[in-house]
Amino acid sequence: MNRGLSRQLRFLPAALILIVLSAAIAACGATRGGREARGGGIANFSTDVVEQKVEVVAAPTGEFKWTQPEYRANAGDVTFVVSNPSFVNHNFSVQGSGVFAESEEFGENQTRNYTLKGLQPGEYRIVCTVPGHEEGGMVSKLIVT
Ligand SMILES: [Cu+2]
Repeated sequence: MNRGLSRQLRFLPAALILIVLSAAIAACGATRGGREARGGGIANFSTDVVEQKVEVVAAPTGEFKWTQPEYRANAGDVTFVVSNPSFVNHNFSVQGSGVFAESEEFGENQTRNYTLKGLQPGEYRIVCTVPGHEEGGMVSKLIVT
């Protein structure tokens, strides 16, 4: 065995650990992207449009926030009519009480319908999960009664 090869073999375990670690990290990302609900609740938005509508608007200034700190809905089926009048791309996510639903990003002057069916009374969070936006303040309360 020449010296070069034995040196390479010495680093093999470290390389394997790195590969396994990055696969594990990728798997975590996939779970999030795959929109599996925590606790087996509602896992995704429906594209149906139902009677009860809640309007949610991103700050037109491009700030990382929704225009209301708090939104309210009645338990049952809800269509969130979400619009983005700003120049910043955002997305729409509802989280809490067994719900984890997350939309794709959408840009300037777009309005989208996102429906959750069978929403239970409780407190949820309306979040933009684009990296940095929640930390910047793009999270509001959703109270379902
Ligand atoms: Cu955002």
